[in-house]
Order: sequence, then structure tokens, then C-alpha cells
Amino acid sequence: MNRSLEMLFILFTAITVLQTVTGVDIFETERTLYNGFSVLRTEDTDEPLIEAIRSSTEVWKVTVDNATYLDILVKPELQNMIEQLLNCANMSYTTLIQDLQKAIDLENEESDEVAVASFKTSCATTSGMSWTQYQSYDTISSYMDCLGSQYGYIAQLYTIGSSSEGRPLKVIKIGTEGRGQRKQSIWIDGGIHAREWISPAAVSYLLMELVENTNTHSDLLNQYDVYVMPVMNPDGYEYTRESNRMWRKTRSLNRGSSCRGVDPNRNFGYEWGGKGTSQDPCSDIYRGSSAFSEPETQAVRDFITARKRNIKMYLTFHSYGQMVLYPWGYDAVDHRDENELDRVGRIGSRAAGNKYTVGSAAKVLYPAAGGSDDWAMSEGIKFSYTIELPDTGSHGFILPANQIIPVSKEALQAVKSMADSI
Ligand code: 0X9
Ligand code: ZN
Repeated sequence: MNRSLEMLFILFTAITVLQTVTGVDIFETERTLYNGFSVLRTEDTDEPLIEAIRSSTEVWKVTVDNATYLDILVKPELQNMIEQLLNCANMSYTTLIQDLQKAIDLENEESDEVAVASFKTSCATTSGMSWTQYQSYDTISSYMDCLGSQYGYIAQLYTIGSSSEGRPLKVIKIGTEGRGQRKQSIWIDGGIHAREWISPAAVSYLLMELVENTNTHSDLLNQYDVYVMPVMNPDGYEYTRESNRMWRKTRSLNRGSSCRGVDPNRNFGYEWGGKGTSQDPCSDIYRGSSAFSEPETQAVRDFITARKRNIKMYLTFHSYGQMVLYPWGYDAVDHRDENELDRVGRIGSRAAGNKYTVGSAAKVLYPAAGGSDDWAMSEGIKFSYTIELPDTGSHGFILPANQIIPVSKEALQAVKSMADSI
């Protein structure tokens, strides 16, 4: 490191020790705003500067066309400093998002009336559900209630537990029962991470298609029953709607800390506590006090475990990055089913328009233990995937609502083709 970079580095470290991470959050109950926050993209290197930046703000890794990048959330006070440091370290960067709050404010504008009309299903009308805007958990939940009562012959509603804040955790099983033999099934979930709004939107779209447009999907439904849980972490999701758009974790209380929440995708019980996890309740990748410490992950564990012999594929939808990832995620270690998982992953990617990167989670992205995908595979569900929905960073987590329908349509094609190929 040259002398001026070293000086800046020291200054930067001092400043960031005094200031902590995310948006402007004056009181716990007030909305956190991201005025003037930007997202910068730089190359993925081992430069010590990145570690310093990582300790003071959020850095997300993304793979696009075989190249990996780091997207850095930059608060306004550090904008100049970080840009200078990147320049001094000879690291090129681009600005992905100029003002995060502006992007947040525009994100949920209702899109395109034509699309609204064509998706007014009976239950959507009853519950106020649509896929032209991001919806509240209450709306998604009422929509599921309606499906359970109006389409009882094909859709069975389960409340599998309740969240830390007491919200019902809901799953719908889509299945044509009563044919003598027990069918194999597929599990699909969304909304593990609160801020990844496209996930519950797309997973609820899949649910709508399979229940309210069943005839179009008889190929899939003749072969499999499908369990769909659009929002695994409803407390976090509501918190992103009401208070802090960039929240990731659950909202449980942590003993001995004023920081709330656990990363549900570090809380599952396979290799829990390993690489890419934190013991610090204030961290965004806090693993929890023990494996399955969260009521949300417990409920999913219990429901899946009881049915695991029949579940052939586990699919969990996240964002962003456009990736189809398979185990292992806890570490870059090989396993014997990797070729097979890769083959099916590629079929999914192709069906979704060929713009998803396919690979093992730890190798393509980063090692992170306690993920739901690893746990599902460790329970004997061979085809286990995390699908990181679009985009590749231009909007990141703040994908405009007019993207819900196109992204969901691609996701539906991916799911159908993957199910067909296992
Ligand atoms: O880090 C995660 O939990 C996932 N990425 S995200 O940006 N949506 O947070 C990736 C999880 C991949 N699977 C495992 N590491 N097990
Ligand atoms: Zn996620």
C-alpha cells in the first residue's frame, strides 16, 4: 500500500469505527431513510481495503457473465472517502445506484393497467392481491386463505407455525389427491430474506398460476404435488415495508443485545455456525444462538421433515444476482451429485432465458453455512436449489414492480422445466 493510501485507510478506519452502518435511523420506530446512499460496483479482489469497507458497510457479491463483482452500499458521508480509496488502490468502479432512497420511492409504483386486468383472478379480487405491485403480508396471507377456501379440491392451506411477532406462517399444498398412489412432491419457498421483495412476489405468482390456472400446468401437477410458502420471514418482510427497506433478518429479540433478528439462512441445522456466519447479533449474517433458534426455521424444518420421503426437490427463491445455486453452500467441497444438480440447474436457467449463472453456492458465490438449501439436501432431498432472482445489480434489491410479472413468468418456466427433468 502506498503512503497516501495508507493515510486515507487509517482515516477511513477511524471514521467508520465512530459511525455505524446503515441508513439514518433516529429512533427504532421511525422509518430508516437512504437519502444520498449509493451503490458502487467494483472488482472482486483480496485487497485489504475491501475488508475494511466490509467491516463498516454492506458488500454484496455478484457473478455476471463469469466475472465477480462487489456491490458496496455507501452512505453519503463516506462517498468521497470510499471513492478516493478505490482510486488510490487502482480499483475501478461504477455507480449502480446513485440515490437509494429515490429508487425505493419509485420501486412500488403500480405498473401497467392492462396487466392488472389480465391478472384479476377471483381470489386476487377478493383479497386485493396483484402482481403489478409489491403486496403486504396481510394481503398475501388473505390471498392464500381465499385459495384454500375457494379451491379446496386442489389447494390445501396449512398454518405451520407463527413468527416471533405472531404472524401465521402459511403454506399451500397444490395437489390432486386420491389417485391411490402417493405422489412425489416439490417444495418452493420465498421471502427468507426480508428485503428481497421479488421473491415473495414471484413465489406468490407461481402459487396463483398453479392454483388458479391449473389446466395450463397439468404436466407438472399430474406428476407432483407442490408445496408453496411465499413468505418464510413475514416479520422481516413487514419491517422492510414499514421501517427499513434494507432489513434482511427476522425480527426476534436477542438476549443480551439491543440488536434484533437472525439471518434465517444461517440458522438451519446443517454445518450451523461455519463459514460466512456471525456470532454477533448486530450482524446481518447472525446465525442465531443455536441452530433452528427461530420459530420460522423451526416450522419449516418440522413441516418438511415430516414429509421428506416424498419431497424430491427443494427450491428457495432469493435475490439478487440471477443465479441457480446448489449445495454445498457451507464450503467449497465436492459431492457426488454435483453433475446431476448442475445438469438440472442448467435446464432451469435455459428455460428462464439463459441469463442465470449456474453453480455450487460456495464456489460460485461464497461459503455460507446454515442455509436452507444445504439442510434440505442433508435431509435427503437430492435436488436442492437456491435461485437468486434478477436483476444483476442495476436495481439490486429494489427491483421496480413492473418487473414482477416478467421475472415471475421466467421463474415459472424454470421450475416447470427443472421438475420435468429430475
Ligand atoms: O447468502 C445467502 O444467504 C444467499 N444469498 S443472498 O444474497 N440472497 O443473501 C445465498 C445462499 C446460498 N446457499 C448457501 N450458502 N447455503
Ligand atoms: Zn437472500
